[in-house]
Amino acid sequence: MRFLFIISKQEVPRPMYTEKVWRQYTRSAQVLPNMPSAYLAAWLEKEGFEVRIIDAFAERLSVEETARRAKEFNPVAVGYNLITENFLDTLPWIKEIKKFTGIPVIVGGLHMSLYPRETMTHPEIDYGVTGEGWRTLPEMIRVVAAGGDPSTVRGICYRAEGEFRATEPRPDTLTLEDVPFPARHLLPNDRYTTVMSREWPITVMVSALGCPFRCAYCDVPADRYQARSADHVVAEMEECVKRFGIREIWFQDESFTIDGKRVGEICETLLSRGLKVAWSIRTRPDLVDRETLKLMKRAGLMKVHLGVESGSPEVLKRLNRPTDLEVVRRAVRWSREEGVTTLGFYMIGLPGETAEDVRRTIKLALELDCDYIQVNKFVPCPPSPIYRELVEESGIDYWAEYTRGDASIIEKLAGKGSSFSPAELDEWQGKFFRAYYYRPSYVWNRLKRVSSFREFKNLALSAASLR
Ligand code: B12
Ligand code: SF4
Repeated sequence: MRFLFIISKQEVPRPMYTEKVWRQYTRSAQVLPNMPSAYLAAWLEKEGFEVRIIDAFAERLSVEETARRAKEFNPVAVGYNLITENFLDTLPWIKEIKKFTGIPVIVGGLHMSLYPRETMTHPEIDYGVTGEGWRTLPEMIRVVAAGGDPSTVRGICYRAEGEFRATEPRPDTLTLEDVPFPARHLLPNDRYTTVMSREWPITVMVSALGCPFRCAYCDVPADRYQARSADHVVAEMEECVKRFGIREIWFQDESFTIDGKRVGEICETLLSRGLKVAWSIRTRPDLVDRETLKLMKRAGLMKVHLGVESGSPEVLKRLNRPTDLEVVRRAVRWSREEGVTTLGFYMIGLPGETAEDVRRTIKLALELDCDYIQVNKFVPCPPSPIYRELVEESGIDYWAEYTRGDASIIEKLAGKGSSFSPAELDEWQGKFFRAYYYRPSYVWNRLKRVSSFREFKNLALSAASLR
């Protein structure tokens, strides 16, 4: 029995970037594998299905070519991993491919748990899986293949007689240690890249899902922290290197260093097995200590992405983030001293934020002088506390309306609660990037470290997009 995952053009949510930065971003700054599809593909193969993944974004396929390939493969159904923030970019692909092939569509992802009813208003989508897909997806495919009754499958939604129907939820049962490693043999691994990569091919991994903290702006559900053991993580790293020739791994854990003991075990295991691979992590500055940094560096850590967010302690307080900027300075300094590349994440347009606050953030960014920065316009997203408050106050669930089809409503969300209009925010974002990346000292230092033409080309394109 055949099943196909399609990864459509992976757009970066537009309200967070200016149009130019967004275009560049989707062109070359970041093309990464879709992990939920790769995980589920491996699971389905284990269950005896014949599975394919078409990564149309990475392979730069048109929707027509993707539809043609889908028809040729002729699966029982086609699956899409949905992301709330770009659902309306994925929807035209779902529509076109459904129109051309007529193959039933099954969708899943956190988005389906947040907005099942709104998603199912689109008639091209036949079934939605809410919650975990491990048990539900194989069962759903078998029911579709047999023309059976979907109401017998727990954890799904569908339409019957034009009405929205949801079956009884299915409790979560499996962790990432109970399932096979992602099916990278089905992915175009040599196509993945980011503007900051030095080694190719690269891949993404998650050593833990979720985050136990509760920052007010954060859209990561707080109740789902799930960490894999060091042995399990390193075994996947080893598979990446030995089977797929991968040379750089991007850990996408929300905060890799939450559990110092586990991080230590990962590093010791890597060192004892002599596994040579470059890797990078994301974390909070207050979760960085010098000893762990030193050890991570020895075990291959190349880059740390630090969530600095703002240079204003008042703004940080409202976000329920640590407010001591000394801790941030220390984390960046230690990383630099240990030879680890740094990327600082910043946001502008935060609740209550004024021009003075943004100036403080830019000043801090220049002082920290990370190797890279990423500046996003703040866009409230579900299920964050700030978004929930906004919905309560305004009576509008913006992302629900967006999911129903109103793309423009989201434009109003960028910088909501700050003192900036969307146009002003665009200006600040451009100003921030230019103040940072166009410094002659920055350009010179960066160019000195370029190690390949590919890296140079990516950097040049990104720099041009900031003009
Ligand atoms: C790795 C990762 C990335 C990587 C790789 C892309 C990817 N999607 O894997 C990168 C860095 C590229 C990335 C980018 C982004 N990401 Co991301 N990412 C993740 C992360 C950390 C892990 C995903 C993963 O591997 N999960 C493991 C799988 C097995 O678990 P799962 O995703 O929960 O899937 C289960 C079910 O949801 C279901 N399921 C999932 N998909 C499908 C599909 C079908 C057909 C079915 C039936 C079931 C099903 O079954 C799975 C098994 O039970 C998640 C956080 C998380 N905890 O999941 C965020 C997450 C998916 N990302 C998120 C976001 C917002 C983004 C960005 C928009 C960020 C940005 N501002 O640019 C971009 C969008 C890019 C894109 N189009 O994918 C959000 C999505 C929120 C939402 N409401 O949809 C998440 C959930 C983080 C969060 N807020 O909690 N991301
Ligand atoms: S912002 Fe980062 S640290 Fe805060 S809750 Fe979200 S994932 Fe966790």
